[in-house]
Amino acid sequence: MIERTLVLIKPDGVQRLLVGRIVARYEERGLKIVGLKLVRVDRDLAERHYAVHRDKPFFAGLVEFITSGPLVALALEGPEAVAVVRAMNGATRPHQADPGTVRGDLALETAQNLVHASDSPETAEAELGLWFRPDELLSYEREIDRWVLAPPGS
Ligand code: 3AN
Repeated sequence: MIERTLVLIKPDGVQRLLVGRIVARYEERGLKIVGLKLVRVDRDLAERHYAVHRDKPFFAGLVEFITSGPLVALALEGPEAVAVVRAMNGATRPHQADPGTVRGDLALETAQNLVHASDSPETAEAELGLWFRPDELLSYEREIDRWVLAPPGS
């Protein structure tokens, strides 16, 4: 099933000059970039994005962190994109993240864990709506799709 998912390369990723390398991982996997922008998040969007964590002790710190500098919002499309991207990012706590994942290779702390990705197709739809206007998400063909994707209907 072709899905779309939201990735945030959080302010630590931008400050550590890792944007290009993290985006390249998703591109090399074959995922299609259908939306991409640098955003300075305000408190209102940050709180809506992390609304499910509102009652957690780390909520205030989470909002503080994600609003502390520009971040990159990325919309990716591909087969089972939600699960593929979650697996590529690795476990939330970097000491549990497998080597080969973004967090397992590049992060050490739970708060400074570089990336966010939607955790279900339903969440992805809601989060994409939060971060992108409909006209900022593009549909287009790539020449390489015939080498990356199974033919339609197969
Ligand atoms: P994930 O981003 O892997 O889906 P969630 O949704 O459980 O993880 O947590 C959202 C974000 O909250 C994490 N990416 C992390 O930055 C932060 N976070 C989660 N647990 C903690 C914690 N115990 N202390 C500080 N920050 C946390």
